[in-house]
Amino acid sequence: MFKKLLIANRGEIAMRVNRSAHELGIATVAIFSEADRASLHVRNADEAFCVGPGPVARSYLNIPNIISAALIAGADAIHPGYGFLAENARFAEICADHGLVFVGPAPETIAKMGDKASAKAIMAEAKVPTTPGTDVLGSVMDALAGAKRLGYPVMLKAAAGGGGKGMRAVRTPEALEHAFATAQAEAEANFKDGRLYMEKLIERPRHVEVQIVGDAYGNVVHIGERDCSVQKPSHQKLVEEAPASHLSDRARRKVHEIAIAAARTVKYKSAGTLEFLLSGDDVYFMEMNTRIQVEHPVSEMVYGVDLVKEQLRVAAGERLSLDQKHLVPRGHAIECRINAEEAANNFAPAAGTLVDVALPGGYGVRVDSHAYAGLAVPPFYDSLLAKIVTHGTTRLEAIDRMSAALRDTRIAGINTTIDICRAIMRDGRFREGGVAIDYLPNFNAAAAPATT
Ligand code: MV4
Repeated sequence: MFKKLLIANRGEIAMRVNRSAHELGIATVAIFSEADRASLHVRNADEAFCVGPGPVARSYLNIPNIISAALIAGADAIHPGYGFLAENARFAEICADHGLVFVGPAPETIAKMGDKASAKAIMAEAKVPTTPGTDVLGSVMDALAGAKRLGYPVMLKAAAGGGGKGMRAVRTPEALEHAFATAQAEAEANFKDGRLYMEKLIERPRHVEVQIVGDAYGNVVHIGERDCSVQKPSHQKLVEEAPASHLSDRARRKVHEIAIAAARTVKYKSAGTLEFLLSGDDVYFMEMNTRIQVEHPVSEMVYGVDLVKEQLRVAAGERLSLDQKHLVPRGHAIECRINAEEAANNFAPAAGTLVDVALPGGYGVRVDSHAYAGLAVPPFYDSLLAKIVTHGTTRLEAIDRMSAALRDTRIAGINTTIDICRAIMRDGRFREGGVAIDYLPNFNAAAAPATT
């Protein structure tokens, strides 16, 4: 096992990784920007290095400074967390060039899955069901022909993409030319790569993803699925759960089997997630994320597995300690993301200082957070302040436990998503379960019942 791990991240996920490393007896090295000197993730690590000023390009994305910190500290591995350098194939390669183990899959796997068109082609080749679609489109003419073959409505997507950038739904041939131009410009602006491809539009799908872990010896297990359909118009997730509700046994088994087959296809080594669109019992591969994800705790709560520990073990060359027949889900878990955002103003980021912080606790409640009273939230980073995760014997018990936990949660000094999460927990449609991706964009918090 590693002796010393550098954690190339900040906030709650840096603290999360730090805990599992300490549990395994690994010493930890934090990095921080000048804006994060007072951050809790710095205090909990055994050592810490400043890697540059607040803006991410100069600190958390500053590869020379991060590698230097790892070498000076004598670390033998780097955990990237999520975001920042977590899915940067070049960074994974540079780690290896300096004798540092990158805690994640091989650089080639990151690169192949990072290009969404290439990921889809690889999965289609392996008979993983994908959304009917086209190759990369050379022109609007190509797009018109593709749409005619697929039948409207269709969706234009950025090949380099992900996250919904450069994506446009197109319902008529008349709308295609304009959509093509704007999607291409958006893809070019975001990824310096304007290549587009097209898919048949799946109407009101659910976002269901499967957690998998693989080792270097060809063992792969799934840790069940999560439903992440409750997303903001910006495609950021707000509420996630495991298992997915209102899924037939057939569809559940199918999505697990497909995820295992997909992971085997790319000889996947590390923790990863396969994202699918579900429409009834139909399953379509969407993307593979080659990192530990924000919402991984709901799977941990239901399966009793520490995914970061597994990730560290397989990165150190150990065999998977899990086998599929012993991975049995128990009960239900819900996660609410508490972001520094103004929900009523299209989730605009909120800045300021936390003047009061009370986080919940008790039976079946897990809180992953770096927030404390007095913390100045810097303007440079993701707005996530806390993840509140509840477990229950049933889905409704987990939801009611979340409602009670959110009543105990107070963050003053800054706008947060606490109130909208409370309203969702009270909403009849959410409580029924099985909501699709149009749920949150159409949600009216004011219309939800006042209290429970
Ligand atoms: C789709 C789709 C419908 N049909 N593809 C959004 C983000 C990107 N990674 C894929 N996305 C979608 N792709 C086809 N062919 C609908 C979405 C989509 C979506 C997917 C998951 C979660 C939330 C979403 C919100 C809007 C659109």
